[in-house]
Amino acid sequence: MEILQGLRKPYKELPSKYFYDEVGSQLFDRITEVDDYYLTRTESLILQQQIEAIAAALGPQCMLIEYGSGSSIKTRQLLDHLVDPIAYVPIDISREHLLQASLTLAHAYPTLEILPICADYTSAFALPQPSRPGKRKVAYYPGSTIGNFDSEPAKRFLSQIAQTCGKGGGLLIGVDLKKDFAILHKAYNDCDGVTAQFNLHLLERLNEELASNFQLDQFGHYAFYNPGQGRIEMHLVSLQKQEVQFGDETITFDNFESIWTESSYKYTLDEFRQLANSTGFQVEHVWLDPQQLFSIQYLSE
Ligand code: AVJ
Repeated sequence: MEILQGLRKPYKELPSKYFYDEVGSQLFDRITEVDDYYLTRTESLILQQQIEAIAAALGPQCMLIEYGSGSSIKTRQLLDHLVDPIAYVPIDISREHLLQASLTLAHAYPTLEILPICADYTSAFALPQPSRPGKRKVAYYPGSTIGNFDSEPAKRFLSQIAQTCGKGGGLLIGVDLKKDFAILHKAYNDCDGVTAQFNLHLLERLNEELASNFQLDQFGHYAFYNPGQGRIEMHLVSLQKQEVQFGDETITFDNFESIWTESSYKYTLDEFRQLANSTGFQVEHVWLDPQQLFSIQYLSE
């Protein structure tokens, strides 16, 4: 399985999607509130300030497909401003989040057709057909989670969204921007230590679900910005030479050896434009916060 495959590599790594069990998701929610982590609040500020222009860019009678919809709280701002939306398609891997959010939204928007999909949105899925003929299929991909993709997978994923939306469709996407390294460093090494807890929780989850025996106090959180690659890298560093059991398999760690647990890529506007163009999208609109930390972009197919 991909967990052990990653830990058997000469440079150990784990897929960042495993962060988000119930506890991991709650820890991420706490990260979004710490002062040092600018990303979520900056995206919300842009959405709030530019909501009319953003809704106008998406256009009337659109079928809004949200990747990683979660509680869909942020989406309500959008749904309140869209002109006569045909349907809302929340996609999330967590069935309980999806059900809860769909029920809440169905009460709040009784005339809006809600067609939830429980899936890992990075894999192929069939798009439901709304009862009213949908005009523009528009994807919404908030939170700069595109930053978790290396360049080739990012290209494949955006191309997949372009295919799903089809000609005349579009993508509203949050993209974190390159910036002062000190701001980036703080955001992933917050002084409240929540990011460290979030990172270390991954080992707790492996202990619980795969009966491994990681000693959390024998690993340290380490995150740094890699300017050559344009990404934050999060690592868990072994603080001593040690062995970890996975059933009858032993994984050995040298002193100061690390497990790479997440990449978070940052783009200049031009770099992201090049990526978008390579997948068939054109950048139609870019909305920025006053300090140009973050961007919300509307790409047309
Ligand atoms: C949810 C992937 C956008 O990369 O900033 C936050 C996850 N990792 N702090 C990000 C995260 C450490 C976050 N994304």
